[in-house]
Amino acid sequence: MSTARTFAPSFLWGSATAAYQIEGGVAEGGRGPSIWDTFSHTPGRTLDGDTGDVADDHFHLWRQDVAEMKRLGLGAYRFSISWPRVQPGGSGDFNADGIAFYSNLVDELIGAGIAPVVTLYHWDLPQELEDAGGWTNRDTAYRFAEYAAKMAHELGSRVSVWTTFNEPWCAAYLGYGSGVHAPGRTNGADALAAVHHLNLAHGLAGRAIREVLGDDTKLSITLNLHVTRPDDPTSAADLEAVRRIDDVGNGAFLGPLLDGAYPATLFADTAHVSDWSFVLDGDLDLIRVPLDVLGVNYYSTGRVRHFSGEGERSQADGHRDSDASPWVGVDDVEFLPQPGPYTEMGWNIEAPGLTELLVSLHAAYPDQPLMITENGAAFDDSVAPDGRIHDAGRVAYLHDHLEAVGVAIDAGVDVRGYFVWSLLDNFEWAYGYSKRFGIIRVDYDTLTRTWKDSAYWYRELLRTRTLPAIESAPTLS
Ligand code: GBH
Repeated sequence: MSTARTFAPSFLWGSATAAYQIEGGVAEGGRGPSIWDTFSHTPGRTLDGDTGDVADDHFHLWRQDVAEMKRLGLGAYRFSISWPRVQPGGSGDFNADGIAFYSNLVDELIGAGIAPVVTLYHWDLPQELEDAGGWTNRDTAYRFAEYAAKMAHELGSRVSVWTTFNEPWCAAYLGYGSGVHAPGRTNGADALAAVHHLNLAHGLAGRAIREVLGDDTKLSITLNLHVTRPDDPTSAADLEAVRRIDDVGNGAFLGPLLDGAYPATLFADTAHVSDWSFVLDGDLDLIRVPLDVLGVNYYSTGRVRHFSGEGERSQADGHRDSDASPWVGVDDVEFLPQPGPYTEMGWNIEAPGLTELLVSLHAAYPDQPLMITENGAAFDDSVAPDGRIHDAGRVAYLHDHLEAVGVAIDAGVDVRGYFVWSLLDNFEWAYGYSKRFGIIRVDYDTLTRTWKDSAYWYRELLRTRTLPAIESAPTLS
């Protein structure tokens, strides 16, 4: 049981996408190749060999997509800029056609009354930079800051929030550790170097954006923070496993971004993998820039225990199979299957974990405003005989997670907004088109967009700002 809940008028309601997942048009308008083009075109990397070559063809259908957003009543739209579309080689010349695409999109959004929330990097590194070492190369951070400054100059104050990175955890650990994401490398030391260079790039870019646009500009980064439970809360070894996952998964970013230091335990835990000599004097001062808002992406929770070394280690950590773990340095930790229910990704649904995450962030960083920059679920969304998509599972998921946000707000957490992942079904990375996260269905043969029940539900929520009460099974407590 829940009672109806009304959100403040200032609360920002949006939906999110990412360039490579929706745009297509990969060889058009002067765009250069990215690591995701290379990766998705390498046999065996993505399910069924799916690529983002066409995706939702948003590159051509963007006006129609903004019209859908307007019909939904979105207050904000979170999208990412494809770096190789605006700077094909990742350094040197910029591509005027690519910049014009985003400039037109921003104008169209503003014309529709929708605030543009920009992410500068959602994983599609220009291939030329990867050929020079990618995020293991310190230079990439400086190239990123130049690209950020250029976009700040071009799009300027039309952009409501500038987000440097989406989920650097994925870029570093899935890209260079487990290799299930581009560029598909599997080297723990490289992954840690990538962590640091992504953090450095954030600081350099944040400073560059502020230099171009002044202190009024809103600066952000989006993290996927891990809520991890010990299998046995009375076991010191299991609690230590949680602590290590927390350091390598969360502290490796929150530390330098908000505290000005990496957790000392992180260096000790990963000493057998890397000496962290890529952290140079002065880097930690550069990385910490005041964040107007910290973006939080939330989907699920994890459960771990200490792995004794006997038997087979379970790796139920929600990623496509890889022999290499994304959890660099923590080889004696085992991820256990979680109790259901699950989404189509196999991720357990646990809305209270979001409240817990927000409350703990607020406790650690009381003055830091937060925003849910992604939350959503993949379900099998078949079209019913009536032509509609009755995605009741998604509606329930969104409802329960918004309720969890409301509970955190009641507890005093400063949450500024919420973005559904995703506006449209799209290219779900290593899973290709097999997983559908959209509140709007995309038919990949015709590219037709069809609202699911969740889209109608979200429109009503945005109109009323009120989360309706739903009856759920009575609990005994
Ligand atoms: C986001 O990634 C992306 O930003 C977005 O592009 C993507 O489409 C969307 O979510 C849906 O996948 O490693 O054990 O902690 C989310 C990636 C998924 C990484 C959940 C962490 C938890 C399993 N995250 N995963 S674990």
